[in-house]
Amino acid sequence: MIVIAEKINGTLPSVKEIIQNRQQEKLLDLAKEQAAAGASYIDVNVGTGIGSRKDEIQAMKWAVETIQHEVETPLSIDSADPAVLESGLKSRNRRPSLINSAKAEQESLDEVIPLANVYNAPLIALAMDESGIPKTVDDRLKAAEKVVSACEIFGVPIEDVFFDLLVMPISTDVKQGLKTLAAITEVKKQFPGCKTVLGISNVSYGLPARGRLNAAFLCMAVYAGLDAAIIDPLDDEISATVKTAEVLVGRDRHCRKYTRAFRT
Ligand code: THG
Repeated sequence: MIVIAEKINGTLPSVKEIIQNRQQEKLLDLAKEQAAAGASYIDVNVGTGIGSRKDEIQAMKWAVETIQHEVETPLSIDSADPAVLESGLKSRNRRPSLINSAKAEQESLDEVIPLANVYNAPLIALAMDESGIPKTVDDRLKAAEKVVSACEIFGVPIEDVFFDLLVMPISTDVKQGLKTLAAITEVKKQFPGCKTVLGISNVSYGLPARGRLNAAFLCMAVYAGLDAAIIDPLDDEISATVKTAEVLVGRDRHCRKYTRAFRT
């Protein structure tokens, strides 16, 4: 499983403060602890919900430069704004990054997909267009198709695309969990070689015992073929679930990762 570590996110009050006050050591601590916990990518989302576009562009530059100075782990540059994405990618000093994300809307496709080419980076594409998160599997697939067409035009290989099939809070519609899971299976069938990703913790929003719901949903998504998960790698239950689910679907040869995780 490709683990994208989620804790550097400006919408969280403690992280918002770190970003606004440019608290370098605290930002580095968040990066280092997630790297040590085995993150494949560290997500960097500096959107605090306040401040201008220019602020966010500068905050992204600061965050990326600060982290890469001491941490080797690749970064997932997370913003809906192509200018903020580019600010992060530019600051990356040719080190590996993941672009998070494009969506299946013409303007986003035209501005974000070329970044994958210019910065030689894989990218996450949200399976949604201008009308918001699709309610059906079919509409998620239609959005994925638009992304695939844009990738063909810009020469980005499908192997570099992670489709985010979009997790809705199960508390708002109990049918949506299954739609997301079915979309994973379908998109992998229709576009062989592509990868899939989910922001797991959205599923449990608004309910008690969130960790349990997150872990159960991750198991099901692994069975459906999920390649990457946006999670908190410091959360023992979810990290253990990654290892247990993968060994059970035959994605851990000789059970090595499972036994190593048990020992540590
Ligand atoms: N897809 C993509 N990118 C994303 C998301 C996605 N980036 C942002 C977000 N969703 C994933 N990142 C976070 C970061 C922090 C938290 C959740 C998702 C978080 N949530 C709870 C809180 O608000 O306190 C705690 C969650 C828990 O109980 O585990 O901290 O979907 N491509």
